[in-house]
Amino acid sequence: VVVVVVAVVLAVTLRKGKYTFEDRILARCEKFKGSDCRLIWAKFQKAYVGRDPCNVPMEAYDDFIAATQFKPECNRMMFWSKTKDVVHDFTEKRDCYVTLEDTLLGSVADGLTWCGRVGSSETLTTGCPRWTDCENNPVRSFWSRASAAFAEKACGNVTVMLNGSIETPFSPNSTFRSIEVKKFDATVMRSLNVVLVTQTNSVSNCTNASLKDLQKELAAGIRYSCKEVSEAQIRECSSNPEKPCGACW
Ligand code: AVW
Repeated sequence: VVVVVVAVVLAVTLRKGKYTFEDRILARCEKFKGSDCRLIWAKFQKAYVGRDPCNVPMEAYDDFIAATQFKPECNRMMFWSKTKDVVHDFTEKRDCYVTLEDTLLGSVADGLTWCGRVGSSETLTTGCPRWTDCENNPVRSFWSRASAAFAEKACGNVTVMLNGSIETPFSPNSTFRSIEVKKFDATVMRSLNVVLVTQTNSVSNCTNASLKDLQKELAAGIRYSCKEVSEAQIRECSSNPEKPCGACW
């Protein structure tokens, strides 16, 4: 019995040690056929390896962004703010819209934490700065840079899901407001269509003051619309594949 227990513990430990951060990034990358995942990994880690984890600016990921060669899918791009769960439940189950996290650019890092250390060539996954600990941390800078790249390419009719259960759905410190809206380009983007996700006790509607700000901050020439849609209705569309995308709201 002792031998078996020791063997099992050893096997589990060795196996656990086998899946490094690099393996996880490569495995996620390889789901996107035709990508040079070794190159992408090299450019990704170059951004933060050997650096102070509070001194990694978003520009550190420029070469990574260039290596992913992101191709936009016009009329299907979906942005979001404070609605992560409902949006991704929808995009995972239905092939209607594409979020940053569904693309190679965002999916390699979604949900992960990483950083480097001065004098080391390793990637650490524990003891890294949290989102607000310092602004120029590897994770936050990654999302800022990837979001800028995704928004810059936004084309045709673009959708964003905002949260109607909070007072300020177009939230000042959000990535959507502080980075993405600023990058929208009127020469390639036709409209921004807000889907305000409501619940039975929602506090906001399409007349919300922050949504007025959104219209003002949008580059001239980009049309704007807003529609209140219940979370229940979105969930229903997620689980009904026979419903056409255009009939979801
Ligand atoms: P969000 P965004 N501490 O729902 O508009 C830890 O506010 O910013 O939406 N993690 C944080 C913090 C924080 N204070 N703030 C944000 N995050 C992380 C990319 C956390 O993982 C897509 F294209 C949270 O779930 C969307 O259009 C996530 O950032 C847009 O950016 C989103 O925060 C969504 O960014």
